[in-house]
Amino acid sequence: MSDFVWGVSTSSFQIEGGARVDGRGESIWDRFCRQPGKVKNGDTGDLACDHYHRFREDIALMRDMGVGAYRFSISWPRVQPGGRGLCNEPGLAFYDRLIDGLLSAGIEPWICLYHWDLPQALHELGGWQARDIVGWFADYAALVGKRYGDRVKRYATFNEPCVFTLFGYGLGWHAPGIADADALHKAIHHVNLSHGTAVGVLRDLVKGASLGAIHNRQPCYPATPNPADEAAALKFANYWNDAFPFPQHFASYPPLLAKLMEPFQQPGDMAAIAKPVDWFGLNHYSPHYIKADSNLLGATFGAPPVDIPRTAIGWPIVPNAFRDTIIDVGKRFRLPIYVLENGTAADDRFDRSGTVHDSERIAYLQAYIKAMQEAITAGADVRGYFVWSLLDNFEWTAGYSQRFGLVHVDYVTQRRTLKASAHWYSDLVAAHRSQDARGGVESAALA
Ligand code: GCO
Repeated sequence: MSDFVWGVSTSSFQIEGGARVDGRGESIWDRFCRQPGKVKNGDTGDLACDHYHRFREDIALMRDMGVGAYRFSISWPRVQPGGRGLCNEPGLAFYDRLIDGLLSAGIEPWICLYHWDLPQALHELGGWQARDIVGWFADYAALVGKRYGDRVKRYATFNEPCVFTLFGYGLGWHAPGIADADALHKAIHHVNLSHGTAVGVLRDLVKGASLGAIHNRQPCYPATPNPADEAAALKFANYWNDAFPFPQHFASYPPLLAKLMEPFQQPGDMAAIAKPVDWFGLNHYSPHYIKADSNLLGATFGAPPVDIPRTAIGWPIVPNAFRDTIIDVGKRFRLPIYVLENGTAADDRFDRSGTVHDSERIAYLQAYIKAMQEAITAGADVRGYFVWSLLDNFEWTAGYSQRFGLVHVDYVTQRRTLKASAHWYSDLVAAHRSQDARGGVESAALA
């Protein structure tokens, strides 16, 4: 496993804070958080982990943990407050400082262009429902590629497009809070077109670019053997797992969506979407158990079987589903795979000695990394693994109530404390590094 990348992931809105400093524009999540009842405890991203001001400390934590790579996202409204036209120099300079700090700590920066914080100004022009966004996104990709391309080679276009389109435009649970079939299908198509276009832009602009998109894939099982739930699970899987990877890799929409997507397609679109990429970014947490519903998808989340253990956020722990998902991704898409998110929320507490003994998180990571190892043994070409997340952070509609970090954040003092899992992960990374130095022996630390 030499050259295998061990990393950690975060995203801009979830950690940066600094919402109103240095010319940052408003995002749809700033607006959504202010709508009563949308986010637990009325939490917002205004301060979050104050990473905007504390990024040097956060880089030092990663350096001390010995991780090889850091995946973060650029806040579009920080670098282009209105989403198009004028760019914001102080915002761009923040990411210069972050990137330079990472490089001097020996950590490879991985940029994700879009982790859900659309500039509000673009939403008001139609956002992902407007076909014009393909051009706006291409300009934004060019801005990022030109500015950082001398130092950053790894770019992902989108993080989990299925989640932000389904939850934001289909079910209304996430920003911008819309539940409408046409809105959903337009958003899906325009995100796909934006992906293909941005891949072309970055390929031209960044010498030696290594490009991909980050997809959440989880098996979608019927919650009961009832035929209605079976049909719902199939439909849901077409949206969740395939609505983006299929067009991006095979230039077609999955069977159950093909007709629904037709009205929004123009000649040449599918070829523009299916631009070759260098790797498949995979996020995986747990399988879904799906039941029939009267919503516009005809499907929603049902209850997982009672005998399956669950994490603090209620997600079933099924490492074999991770193994099978990786194997399936390898066979279908025939690309190197980077696991760019895996991890768990846990009920983390300090003990009297001031330590967070998050043994549940360690057990989860151990089991999932072992499952990944099994997939590799079965032939999957996995090149890297990134834990979600470096820090406890803003967990979307759950606000700050769910902690996913290897590092505990006290949201009052902003004090960072490495949890036991951070030490455990650091040891695992170090064990691999010394194995590699001895000649690439595989996997002892994973056994
Ligand atoms: C997602 C995002 C992350 C989440 C993480 C835990 O998957 O929703 O990529 O932003 O915080 O997955 O839910």
